[in-house]
Amino acid sequence: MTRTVHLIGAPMDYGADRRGVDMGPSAIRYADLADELAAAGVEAVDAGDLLVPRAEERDPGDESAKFLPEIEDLCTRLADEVADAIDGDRTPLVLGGDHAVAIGSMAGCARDADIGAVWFDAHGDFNTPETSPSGNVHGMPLAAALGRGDFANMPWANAAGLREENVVYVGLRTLDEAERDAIRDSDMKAYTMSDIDEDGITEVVEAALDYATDGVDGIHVSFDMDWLDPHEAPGVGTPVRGGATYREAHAALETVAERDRAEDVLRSMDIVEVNPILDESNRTADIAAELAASALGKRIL
Ligand code: Z70
Ligand code: MN
Ligand code: MN
Ligand code: MN
Repeated sequence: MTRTVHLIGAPMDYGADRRGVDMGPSAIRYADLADELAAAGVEAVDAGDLLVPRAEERDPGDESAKFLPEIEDLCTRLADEVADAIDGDRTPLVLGGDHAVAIGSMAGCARDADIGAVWFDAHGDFNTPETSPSGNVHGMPLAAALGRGDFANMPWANAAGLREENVVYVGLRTLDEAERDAIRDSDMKAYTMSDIDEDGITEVVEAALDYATDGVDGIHVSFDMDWLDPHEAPGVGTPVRGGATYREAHAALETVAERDRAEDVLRSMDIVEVNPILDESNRTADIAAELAASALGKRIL
């Protein structure tokens, strides 16, 4: 049966310091996303963008987690839409926006199911309001989903059926100190860029999928474009050198697609942190659109 993809734009930048990622959904659509998805053989329904009030009209509020009420509002609506799409046998593809949108994606994906998550990111995104050096919520989505720290008292942020032992990082390369300790003490699995250097991307992603899919109904794939090297994808808010190559990124998501073809594991996905203001000729958005297609089954031959 042909897969139906339910596209949701989440043009939110409350979670990041630098403006611009709110234009991500437009840039990714402009990068021929519809053609890419058609080439992947899926049917795509574009549900448009969620309405997001401009950050300038709001007060950042509590410095330890800036714009948290605004993020709650957006993520609550996003979670409902993701859950409804999955209920209707569609695969939500959320276009960010900063990575805080993944709080909503995961809450929706995990509403009536046990799920795992595969996290492609330079960063750990495992700070809490107590540990965050920046107060930027895009550095916190996994801690929010798993109910760590202050997030324990925020049911809207928790992904009910997300099991910590099924959360896997692929290609980490920068962590804050408290974040590193928290990840070490957790039941999550973390593969770093060094693991990719040693074992190769395909082997690492296969192993990550083994962890993520073990004993669950399906997985959420969260893809931060800053996982790629800044030479490949310059249009991101927080570039960190030493990232994945273009080829590794496609290989990684083709490996996801292959597992999905065999075992029907992919429930939802988000692609986040595209910043068109910092991009070169929409290159990062172009790659984001291509990568979505790879994850959803596009093949060369
Ligand atoms: C840092 C913080 C972050 C993305 C930056 C950075 C987090 N650990 N996440 N860019 N996508 O402020 O918490
Ligand atoms: Mn991130
Ligand atoms: Mn990141
Ligand atoms: Mn293209």
